[in-house]
Amino acid sequence: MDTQVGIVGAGPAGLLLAHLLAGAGIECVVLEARSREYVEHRVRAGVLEQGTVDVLTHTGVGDRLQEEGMVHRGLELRFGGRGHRIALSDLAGGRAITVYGQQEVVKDLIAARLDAGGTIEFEAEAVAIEGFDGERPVVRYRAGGGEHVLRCAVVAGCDGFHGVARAAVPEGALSVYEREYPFAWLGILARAAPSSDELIYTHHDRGFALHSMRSPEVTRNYLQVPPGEDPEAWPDERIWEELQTRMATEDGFTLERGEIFEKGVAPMRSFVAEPMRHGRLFLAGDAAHIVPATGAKGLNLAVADVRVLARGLRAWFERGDEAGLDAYSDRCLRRVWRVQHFSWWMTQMLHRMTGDPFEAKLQRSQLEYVVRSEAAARTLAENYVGLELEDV
Ligand code: RFL
Ligand code: PHB
Repeated sequence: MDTQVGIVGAGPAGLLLAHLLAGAGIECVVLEARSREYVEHRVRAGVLEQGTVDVLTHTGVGDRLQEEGMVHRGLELRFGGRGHRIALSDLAGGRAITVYGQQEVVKDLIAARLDAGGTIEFEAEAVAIEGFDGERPVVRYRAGGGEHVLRCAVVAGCDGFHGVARAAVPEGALSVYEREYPFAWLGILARAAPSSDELIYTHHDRGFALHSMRSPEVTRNYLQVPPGEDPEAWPDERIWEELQTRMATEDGFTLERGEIFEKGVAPMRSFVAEPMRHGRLFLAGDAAHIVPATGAKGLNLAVADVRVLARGLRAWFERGDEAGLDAYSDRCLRRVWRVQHFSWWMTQMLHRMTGDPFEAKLQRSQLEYVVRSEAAARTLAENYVGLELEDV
């Protein structure tokens, strides 16, 4: 099979890239290791930045998002038994976030691509990417019991943290920056009405807790747990008790409970592999970088990458102008590092870190400053709703 752009991975990065390229009249093929059913039901992120919502809407895949997404203009920081609202939109020039499940974005993008006659090969696992230092890179993949070859002008490695694209780059050509945190998140989905109109990020001596939502009937909650924790160690009752304990307030907050229908543990890490371009291979999204989920940025960063990449590819295919592709890595990495800092900052402010009392005092002081100082709250707000590409 031959195409212009071979895209490995049908997560948000690969699917949005395919959609943007199709809009520019550029041919592509998406290879996805898993089934359509699997990728459409993989529960992950939920917070979309204003810029993410805008690109989906302006390119015609935002109808359901506009109808079902929940626009939030603030969030709550809770500590010491009290809640403090951060007025995101007032502090960040009217911008807001939208709560809409990542798997819904994925469903919308898959439907749009297939309806337009595009090619997404599901259960097609890339096993090798070769020749990207020359002009005819190839992706070797397994599908339907056989081995196949996709020849293309350019390969986009959008295959997530555990994919093959980053691994195909010779080790000496990558600089890796990494931090693992001494905790993970236990995340649940429950059939329970949200107990608040806005997200609640809670700092507590027993650890971090987050109250989020997906719809007026479904909540998404997270608890800080030890790394590698077995979800089976957390029967439903224990989860609700722990969430209630950490989120309790002086004025008697009670968390609505309901049937838990999804439960999983996600590690927390910061990771960047530089550069993001290697000849004709471009890394995008989680394949190139991971942020801890406290800043709600992973998906948004994947979207920002492929916007830059799609623009560069368009100039190159249409006019042979390679400047955009040459600038791809540096442009993306400027935003990646801003977001890395913000995600690390939120993480270390809100979690129980080492248990060191000095550290705990510093955290408390920082939280109090963020909710009292407009300058500090604005810093949180403008990063949380997402900086414009040009601002970074
Ligand atoms: P993905 O979504 O991992 O997609 C990669 C795709 O590549 C496929 N693949 C392969 N396909 C073919 N051949 C191979 N050899 C392949 N190897 C892998 C995989 O099956 C998959 O379909 O990466 P992408 O597109 O870069 O998107 C990144 C986001 O998924 C990720 O950053 C976010 O989910 C992170 N994240 C959050 N981001 C936000 O912006 N806001 C949030 O609120 C937020 N919350 C979260 C999160 C991630 C979480 N977990 C589970 C890690 C909450 C959690 C709990
Ligand atoms: C979510 O709703 O899944 C969510 C919200 C905020 C985060 C991370 C995840 O920081």
